[in-house]
Amino acid sequence: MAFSKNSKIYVAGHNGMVGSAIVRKLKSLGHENLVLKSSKELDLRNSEDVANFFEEERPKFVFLAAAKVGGILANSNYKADFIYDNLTIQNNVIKSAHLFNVEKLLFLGSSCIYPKNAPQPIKEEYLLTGLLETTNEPYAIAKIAGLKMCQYFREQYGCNFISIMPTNLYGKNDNFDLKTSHVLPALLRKFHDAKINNENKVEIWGSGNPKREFLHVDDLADACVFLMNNYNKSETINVGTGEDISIKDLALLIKKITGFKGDLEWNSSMPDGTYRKLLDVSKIHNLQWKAKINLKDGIKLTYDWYIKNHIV
Ligand code: GFB
Repeated sequence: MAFSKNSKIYVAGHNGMVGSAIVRKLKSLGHENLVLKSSKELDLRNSEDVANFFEEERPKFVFLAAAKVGGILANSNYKADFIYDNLTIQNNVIKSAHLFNVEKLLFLGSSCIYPKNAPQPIKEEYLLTGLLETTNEPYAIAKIAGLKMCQYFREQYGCNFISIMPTNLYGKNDNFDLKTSHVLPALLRKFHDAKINNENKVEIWGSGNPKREFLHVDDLADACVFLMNNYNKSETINVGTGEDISIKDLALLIKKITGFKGDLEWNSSMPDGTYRKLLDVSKIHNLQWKAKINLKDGIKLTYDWYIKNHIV
């Protein structure tokens, strides 16, 4: 049975930034037969509960968007949780998807799981050709295992499990907690708070020299649904914009968008992380998919959302 409006679809992690964007996209396309469970209703780290859920619900298509994620500091502070939770969640869901005859599953990797010193832009085949970035090694090891599991379940059992490799994401429902967030939501919050509180400087971590590629989560959701329809290969596929920006220029852009008038203060005791991780997106471009939301517009949309949803 092809992926259609009537297909029963399970979006794991539907309350997160990625999962909620996939649900919005699916609903906008008329998909109504969605199975959604919050982490309180179903703890994906419990293998028995996950197996019972799959046995009862029998979804035919799965977007595996449930994961423990975080920025550079959270990844360094909670190493055990990042490797354990991610391995356990993905093991349980992938295994049950196989046992209960899911027709197709889409697993999300991340650009940070490529080698730290990979040539730029990063092609899909560079995976596992070098050492990992230490600040996110536990997360990367777990995600690499998930990608490989999808490949090996395909090889041994013929499962149509695909994996995709998104770049750094941002957008609605992002995490704005400064201790655990990624740089883009962190800077939106810091500049906004500084403006409101009439402060004259904002602290930014590291040197400002590293570069990052940012993809709006609505573009990612569009790509996920596109690939669920059009991609059936064992090799992973990069999803990004193909363009990156230095943290310094990102900070200046966010400063302008938020209207903060003070100075930037660089805290060089905080880690820079990987210097650069720009994805080579020629494979997905060849399938005729491209990101549509440019960075400036995407940041404005996210800032509007943040103001409406976080400021009381
Ligand atoms: O987004 P981020 O936390 O994670 O940091 P990574 C990106 C860069 O922004 C680093 C700098 O060089 C940070 O030092 N930065 C500057 C800041 N100011 C801030 C700030 O206020 N908050 C934060 N968070 N960063 C993550 C991985 O790496 O990328 C994860 O650790 C994940 O595993 C994710 O894959 C996509 O891009 O360095």
